[in-house]
Amino acid sequence: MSRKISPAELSQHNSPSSLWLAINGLVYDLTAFAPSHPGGLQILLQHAGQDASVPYNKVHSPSLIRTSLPPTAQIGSSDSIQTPVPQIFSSVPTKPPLSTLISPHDFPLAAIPSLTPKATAFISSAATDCLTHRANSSLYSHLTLRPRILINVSTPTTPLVTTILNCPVSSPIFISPTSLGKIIHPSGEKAIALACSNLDMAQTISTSASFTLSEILSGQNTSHPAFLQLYVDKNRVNSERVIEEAVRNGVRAVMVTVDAPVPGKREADERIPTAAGGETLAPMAGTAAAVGDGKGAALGRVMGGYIDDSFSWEDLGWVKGLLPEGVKLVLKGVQTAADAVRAMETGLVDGIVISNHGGRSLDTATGTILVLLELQRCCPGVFDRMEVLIDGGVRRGTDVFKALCLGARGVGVGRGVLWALGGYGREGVERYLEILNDELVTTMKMCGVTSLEELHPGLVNTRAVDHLVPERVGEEHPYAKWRRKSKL
Ligand code: FMN
Repeated sequence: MSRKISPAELSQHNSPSSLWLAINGLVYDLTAFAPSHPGGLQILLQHAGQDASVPYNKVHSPSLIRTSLPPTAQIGSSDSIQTPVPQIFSSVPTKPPLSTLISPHDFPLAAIPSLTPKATAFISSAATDCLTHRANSSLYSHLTLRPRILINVSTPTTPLVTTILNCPVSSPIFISPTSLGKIIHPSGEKAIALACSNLDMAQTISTSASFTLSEILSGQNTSHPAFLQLYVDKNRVNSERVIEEAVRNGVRAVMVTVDAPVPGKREADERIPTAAGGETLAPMAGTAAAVGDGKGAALGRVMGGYIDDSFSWEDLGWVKGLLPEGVKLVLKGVQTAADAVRAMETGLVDGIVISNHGGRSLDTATGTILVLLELQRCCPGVFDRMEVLIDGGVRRGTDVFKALCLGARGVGVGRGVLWALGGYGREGVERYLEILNDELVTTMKMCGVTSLEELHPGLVNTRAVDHLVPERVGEEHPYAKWRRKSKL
């Protein structure tokens, strides 16, 4: 039976040298853990010596704290503490019946009334001027299709069945990893998992998910292929623990994110400290004060303090060494042919995701479909040695089709899934994915193909963007010599 701790005693422990928090009826001593808290020390200090259940529950699952801390950190309970029901959604969301949504573009419009301004900014924001974010999707519209005619496309099969990273799936579309699902929907990543399981599609789960991997996967009896997205922790032991848990829960690949050694500057998210209804997300999810740097309140930055910016090529062997036979190693965030070749040459990497974090990391980085073309032009050999996946800006079945024709094995969707989740939970995610799959099948048949094996670059006209694609791997810039001279 744990010791009862009075509010008066709790309130004494409100500093870095003795930091206690009451969460959901239990009192924890976070003194040792606080300096490595992913969301930063400041945010814990704001609540030190108090009941932090409300801000905690807005972002984390109840079990996260129990599984992340050693049992000795739980030092007692308190009568005064009530377990609050998190309430972060607008009280009267007005949204159309799900069955009336027929376009992927309908989902953000339908979801926004149900979401807090903070959640909306979190999903929609991108780095600085959002140029890469917009280019990711607009570039697809410059590629035109070259349909072949008078082909019997009546074959009544399941034309999208394929494998991604050796996992059988019903569609080449997969779920890109996104963090903090609970601020978008109470069931967050668990709802996405159920949708993927029902549709037999692959889900990538973020290191910064709101729920533990076992809650997302084992707790729900899901049967779909799942991948872990890994942000490498400054404290490598934490990453080892995350990988171990992932392997225990049956993940089939670890995707190390390599396009965000530091968080991007997402100004729309930085500017919003509070959520709708006057309720503040600030205590747990960030305010300028929470970080104390005057830069704003973007969730990715507030929560990303643990990411190791010293992680480099030399460390890939360490990750690979933690993976049992059959669990693939993937780099997420490859943006040049030179790095695709380098990944291949390590001999450690099974796949890459061409990604720029949906334009959330480095603004004016190249739109991802151009990077796919760069790989086709400069290093086509990588497609035989590693699986090449892509995400960023995919909004329509035609976008998926184009990426597949140009050599992608799988195509990821990020924000689209979150809008669907925010508006309608599991059912919304399912409907959104079904619409995309359906559009893809229609596009295939319109172009005269009935299976993914038949797709090839000849079905897409890329002339409008070809001049934007580099000619050679690691091509020297014409001004390279001048730059070197100027350094003398
Ligand atoms: N990528 C990661 O590697 N790890 C993350 O935790 C992560 N969190 C994200 C959170 C949000 C709200 C969004 C929108 C994206 C996040 N991403 C993360 C990037 C996505 O995995 C993906 O690369 C991107 O969303 C694809 O672009 P799209 O949103 O245009 O489909």
